[in-house]
Amino acid sequence: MSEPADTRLPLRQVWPDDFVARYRAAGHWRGETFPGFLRDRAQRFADDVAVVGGDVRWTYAQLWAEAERIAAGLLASGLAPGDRVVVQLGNVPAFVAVVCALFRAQLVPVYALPAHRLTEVAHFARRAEAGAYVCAERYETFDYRTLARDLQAEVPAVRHVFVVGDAQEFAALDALDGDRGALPGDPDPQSVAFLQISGGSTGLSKLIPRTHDDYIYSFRASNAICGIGRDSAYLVALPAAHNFPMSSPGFFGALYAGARVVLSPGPGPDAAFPLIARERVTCVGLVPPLALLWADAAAKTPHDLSSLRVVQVGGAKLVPEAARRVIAGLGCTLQQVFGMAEGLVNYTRLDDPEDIVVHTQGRPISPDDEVLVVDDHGDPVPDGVTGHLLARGPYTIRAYHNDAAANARSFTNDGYYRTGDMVQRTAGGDLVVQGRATDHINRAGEKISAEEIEDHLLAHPQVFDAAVVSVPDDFLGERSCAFVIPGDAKPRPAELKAWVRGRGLAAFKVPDQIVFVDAFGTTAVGKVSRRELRAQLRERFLSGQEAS
Ligand code: AMP
Ligand code: DBH
Repeated sequence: MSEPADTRLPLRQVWPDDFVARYRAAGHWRGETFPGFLRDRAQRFADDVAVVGGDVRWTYAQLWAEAERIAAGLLASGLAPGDRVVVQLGNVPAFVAVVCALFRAQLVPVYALPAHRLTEVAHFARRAEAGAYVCAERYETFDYRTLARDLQAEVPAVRHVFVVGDAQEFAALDALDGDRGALPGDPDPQSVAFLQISGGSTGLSKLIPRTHDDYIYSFRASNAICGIGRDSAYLVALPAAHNFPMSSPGFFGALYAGARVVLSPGPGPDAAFPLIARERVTCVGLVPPLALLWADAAAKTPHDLSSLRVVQVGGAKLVPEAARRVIAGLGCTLQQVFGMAEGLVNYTRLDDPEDIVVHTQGRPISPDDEVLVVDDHGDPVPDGVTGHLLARGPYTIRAYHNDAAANARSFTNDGYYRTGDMVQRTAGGDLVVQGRATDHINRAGEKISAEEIEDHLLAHPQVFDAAVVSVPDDFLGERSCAFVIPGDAKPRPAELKAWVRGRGLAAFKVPDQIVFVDAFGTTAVGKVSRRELRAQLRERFLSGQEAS
């Protein structure tokens, strides 16, 4: 019997040949792969602790054994190399084991955040043409088995569900096993290792194919910049599936270095501080509101935080005054991190003068990162002038997966990624983020597409029109505000919020504030773009209530 033809869109990320040659010659791309380096560390650092979380303490040898067991079990269950698997797990050791297992079996992880719900997870599964879903029985208070059922009803191609914990009718991750001899060899280093998720500025999140070579380069080089070595302990405080705690240098950087990865069940001081003291954590990545919370809590905590050497802050802009508070409160080196799941990551360096650490978002990882700051016509602007940031380089993608429209919009003809960020470059080459050109809300590092939420509001029978904008917020940096023109009957704000939540969306996307208006602006004669409209509404209704 012959196998049915694979009609799925192939996964690939292609750089032009001359760039490939250059990145190899420079030693950025070394032909390493995830299973290759993980196996190597399991041999070289067999008895060192690799992953700590909950009651689990795995050595490098144990992590690899666990990954091989799960990998063999997944293939024995009927998955085949090349299949895509949506992974939605919290900060638990099983997350690390599952992802390593998928790499070992040449299955392709698609990372969902624990906060994502049916709408998002179904979108990822469809776009990636996933055949399986891995989730936890529950995380925080949510039962992901109900989501799994809904997902299979909506996307029947997701034939397999594997559950960490009580699996009910699904397959239990713990029970997986199979023939290690059936596991494939190591993949092509230039093949796609996984699909990361973009925050999305227009509509639904896009899928970001990252290769072994490019991603490993990004965290190997990050290790050198962030001071991660075998004696480091890296705390995952943000959701592990986020690109920042995954790769900048993140838990993959830590595993690459033979360091210890410590998983915090929550991002707040209550969960994290005892772990820092117990595990002698040396490095952690935070978003700005959390960093401020930590800085305040550090003054009062009984826990010993003296092992912390580097606190990284990124995902959203850290303003200078907040940066000073973080330095004073935590008493260790602050590192600003300005990155994106599409690639380019900038860091302030550990030995930078305080002025640079406080006032800039740093400079790119690689000497081969090409960064352009351009005006609306695409012409470069001088240092100190705000422009659009474009990026190209050895770990920045050239295309999204399965999204021709986004690719046409997001990349220049010569392969630069349009980051959507507005920045200035200083004479010293550091970047200062000024804002962005696209309409999304950066809510404490979680990116929300205005358009996506407008669509959900418009689906409500009593909403005539809606426009969603960002509003400065003392704690979150930005919060979301929906301007709504009601239909015949005016719904209550709480009802609209419940409506958005009921559409199966991550809770962080529910508008923080709803403002009813009769019309969208008298100046808006004729056809106005949504972007202009949002700008006008912000101006008209919110200019007097900027956060102080
Ligand atoms: P994503 O493409 O979803 O991974 O989100 C990346 C975006 O987050 C960047 O393009 C910036 O808009 C924002 N971002 C990340 N780090 C910083 C930072 N340190 N300061 C300001 N914005 C940031
Ligand atoms: O916000 C981000 O996406 C981000 C921030 C810091 C990121 O992807 C990263 C570092 O790698």
